Amino acid sequence: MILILILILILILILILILILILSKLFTKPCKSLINQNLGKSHWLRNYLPLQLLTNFQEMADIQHLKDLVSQVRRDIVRQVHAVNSGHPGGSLGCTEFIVALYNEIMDHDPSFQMDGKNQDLFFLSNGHISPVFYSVLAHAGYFPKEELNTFRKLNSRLQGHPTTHEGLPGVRIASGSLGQGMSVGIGAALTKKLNGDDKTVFTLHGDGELQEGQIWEAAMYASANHVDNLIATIDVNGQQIDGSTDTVLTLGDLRKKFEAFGWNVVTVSKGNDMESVIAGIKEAISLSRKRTPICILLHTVMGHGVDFMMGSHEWHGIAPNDEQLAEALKQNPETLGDY
Ligand SMILES: Cc1ncc(C[n+]2csc(CCOP(=O)(O)OP(=O)(O)O)c2C)c(N)n1
Ligand SMILES: [Mg+2]
Repeated sequence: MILILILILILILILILILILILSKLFTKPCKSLINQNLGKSHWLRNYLPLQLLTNFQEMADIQHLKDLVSQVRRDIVRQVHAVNSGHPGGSLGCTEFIVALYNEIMDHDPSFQMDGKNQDLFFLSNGHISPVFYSVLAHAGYFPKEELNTFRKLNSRLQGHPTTHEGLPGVRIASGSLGQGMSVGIGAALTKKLNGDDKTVFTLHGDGELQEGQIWEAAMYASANHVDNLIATIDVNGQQIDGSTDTVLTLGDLRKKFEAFGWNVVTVSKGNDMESVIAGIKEAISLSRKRTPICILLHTVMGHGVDFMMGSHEWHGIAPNDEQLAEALKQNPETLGDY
């Protein structure tokens, strides 16, 4: 009798737990935005336990969704590159958390896409060779149909190996691939926003090998001299480039000291493949913006992250996996949101 009672009690507890989970999925998002809209950052009600639990539940659900998206995007990357036996999986896999976080947690942007991006946060991919991750994130955000990822690097496709504006792919505002140019473009866009009284932020992404381009340092000098404080430039510090490690090809020295010497504020994200750390790092960078100084995020990532045999080596900078390697890569990154 007591055993049956205990079993019933456990059953009821499990049911209550399931109910709480369902309710939290349904109601916490609207609650969270209501709280954010109506309560100041330091309002005493924020410390009220049920409210805290509610927002914590939502944050956990959001992070899980972002991690699912990361797994799906990694699948898209290796599948795009494998299908045409060309492209750049290494840097794409390493920057997945960052670009997923930007488009799904950080930026205020509109997938219906206007080229001038007025009153929206903007992102410019300067290391254009990592287009597979960029295209996948844009497609999942609703800029164009996911099925179009099937056309990656094909003749007449809008998804060229390196992004171009000529083909009119929504989400792409500059042609990139010729390394070194994206920071200059970002500065121009950031200054334009200031002139227009547009208070949104401009984000750029660069490879660490890309920093060997002189134009980067001309732009860096210009940005601080002109107080371009609505620009956040992120460097993918994976220590690798096309022909080997950055240390063996042309060592970069102390990047923090270099950017600081050029008058920038620097945020270091030492775990650039950990979603929570990436989000925290970008938010810290945003909190440093609008203080008359441009901001740089040194994002330490692992080239090829998420596919064990691709990780940490320049070998996977720009080659495609064969059939067996693709199968292995897909096994390590489960299908979470549906393959294209
Ligand atoms: C101006 C210019 N010079 C050379 C190249 C050839 N190139 C393509 S990717 C690459 C390596 C860049 O290294 P990094 O920025 O660290 O990218 P990762 O290998 O980490 O993806 C080079 C030299 C280029 N695309 N543009
Ligand atoms: Mg690199």
